[in-house]
This record gives sequence, C-alpha cells and structure tokens, in this order.
Amino acid sequence: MLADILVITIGLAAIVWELWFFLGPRRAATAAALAKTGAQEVRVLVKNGYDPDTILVEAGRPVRLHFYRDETAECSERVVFDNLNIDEALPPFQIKTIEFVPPTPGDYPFRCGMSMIKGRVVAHGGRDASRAAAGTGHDKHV
Ligand SMILES: [Cu+2]
Repeated sequence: MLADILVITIGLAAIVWELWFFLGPRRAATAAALAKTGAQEVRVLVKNGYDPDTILVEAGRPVRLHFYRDETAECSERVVFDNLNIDEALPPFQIKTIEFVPPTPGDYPFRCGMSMIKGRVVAHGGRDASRAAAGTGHDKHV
C-alpha cells in the first residue's frame, strides 16, 4: 500500500514536471536596444541554446546580434539564418557579430548547423517596441 502511494506520487511528480517543462513559461522575448548608430543591438549567449531565443526588432533597420558562444560543443559552432542567406562560424569564447537588415516585417529564424538549437528574430513594422526597450533587456550577459 505504501509502495503504491509512493509510485503514484513519483508518477504524478514526473507528469507535473514534464508539463511544466513543455508548457511552462518561456523566456520572454527580448527587444533589441537601439544604439546611437541606429542599429538594433542584442547580445545572445550561446550555451545549450540561444539566450534570448526570441528577439524583437524593427524591420528595415540594421540589426546587430552579438553572439557569444560560451561552450565548445560542436552543436553550436555555426549559426544559420536560412531566409537571410547567413551561415557563419561562431568561435568559442568570442563575440561574433552578425549584421543584417530584415527587409520586411516577419520571422527570421536562426539555428545551429544541425537544426538542434533554434531562435528567431521577429521584425515588426512599428517603432514603439524597440524604442520603449532601448537600453534595457540585454545587460545580463555583460
Ligand atoms: Cu546543433
């Protein structure tokens, strides 16, 4: 009887953890900070994934993503933006800046060379989101 309760309890705990893991809160999207140059800049930590993995920008303005690859795992050694024709190496423990201008509002997904880790740049038409967030939201990787 006690063993049954234990098994059920462990089973329920596993289910709850699994639900939380797959359905729980995601990291919030990060709005790019608008630099004095007019470029929209974000630092992206590359370690077991991309952090942040959702980046909000304004379409038609230069975007500069500063990828810092804090690992040597082969998985993340390249970063690929399929719909921008970008495929670049990310040297470990260095900052690699990827620069582009999202031509139109929409989604610009990026991924590692094997599509195992993923992120996306979401370009919007208005200006408010990136202005409101200018200067904030990216200091945790400094
Ligand atoms: Cu990979």
